[in-house]
Amino acid sequence: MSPAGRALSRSAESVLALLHDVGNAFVSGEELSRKLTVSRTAVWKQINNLRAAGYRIDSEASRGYRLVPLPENFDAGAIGRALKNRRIGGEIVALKETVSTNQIAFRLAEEGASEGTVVVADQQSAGKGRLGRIWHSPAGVNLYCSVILRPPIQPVAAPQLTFLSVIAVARAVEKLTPLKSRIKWPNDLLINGAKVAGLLNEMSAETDKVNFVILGIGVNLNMTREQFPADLRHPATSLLIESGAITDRTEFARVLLEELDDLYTGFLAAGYAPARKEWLERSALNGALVTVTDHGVQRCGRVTGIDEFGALLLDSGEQILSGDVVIGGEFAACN
Ligand code: BT5
Repeated sequence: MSPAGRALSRSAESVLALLHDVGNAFVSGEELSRKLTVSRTAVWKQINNLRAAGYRIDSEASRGYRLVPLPENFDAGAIGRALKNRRIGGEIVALKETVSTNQIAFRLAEEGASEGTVVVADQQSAGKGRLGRIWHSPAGVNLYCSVILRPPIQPVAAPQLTFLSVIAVARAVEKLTPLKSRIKWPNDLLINGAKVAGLLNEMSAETDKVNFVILGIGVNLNMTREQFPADLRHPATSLLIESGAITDRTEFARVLLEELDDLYTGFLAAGYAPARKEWLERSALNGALVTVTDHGVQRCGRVTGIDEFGALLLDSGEQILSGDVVIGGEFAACN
């Protein structure tokens, strides 16, 4: 099975085997075609099939093709040890494959798992986005994790926690890469205008008490262009596409959880104000004209900020609790 979970054809496997044989070296297209007794075009087609199946293959006109090793598997033990004295990340449940880390974390929380427990998976068969959407989650390349929190807050304040997780991802990107990221309300992290991470916050609550919150975090680390489905709603990207460099998933997860721990500790001590300030500094939307669509209703306006509950504020005085934002957008529809 390939990194993207697809079965490979015999021809693609033969090309892969030859690339494997030479380790980190290049093999020319001519040599591959000679050894496999197929045309150069057939080799090129199989190289593209392998890329679509999740393999990273470098190509250089004068040298040919080279298989780039996939980054190491997740080292949950190392992260747990590094974070053992912190609120978040001391307990890590690492899964090879799951339907959705949010779903597993929710079940563990219902069964009494302690605050700070983290569920990570190498791949998700039905990663959850908002409103029943799917988060595309191929194996071996990205970070899919869910954190269980038990904050002593009112249910109405729970959306504030999504802002902590998106800031934590932005800080980790800043620490580990030279890339600049911007936050798009409510839950996207963008690099050069394309979505690199998505956050999904789910909650179990009673009228005036939060039982637990699950912070679901998906970050595209080493995904190649070929691994994105063609029908995404908005442009998407990964750290690899933007920087050309492989990110160590274990290292990224450790830094991300450290930052989240730092932000959550600050949140418990001083409330939401410091995170709100940082969120605004990192926002892609300050002063932008936007169209927000929520359950088929469109609203337009210039963004003036977010309020104390995380609602988006427009210059019209509107306070928007949920929806999808497009920068610019079809203003005619709103007039
Ligand atoms: C989100 O939803 O952005 C929340 C994504 C949360 C995923 C994490 S992974 C770990 C944890 N466990 C889960 O089961 N979920 C969380 P939303 O704003 O609705 O965006 C979803 C839309 O983004 C989809 O409809 C696609 O168009 C697009 N999309 C899907 N996969 C993507 C990917 N890997 N990268 C960028 N965009 C993607």
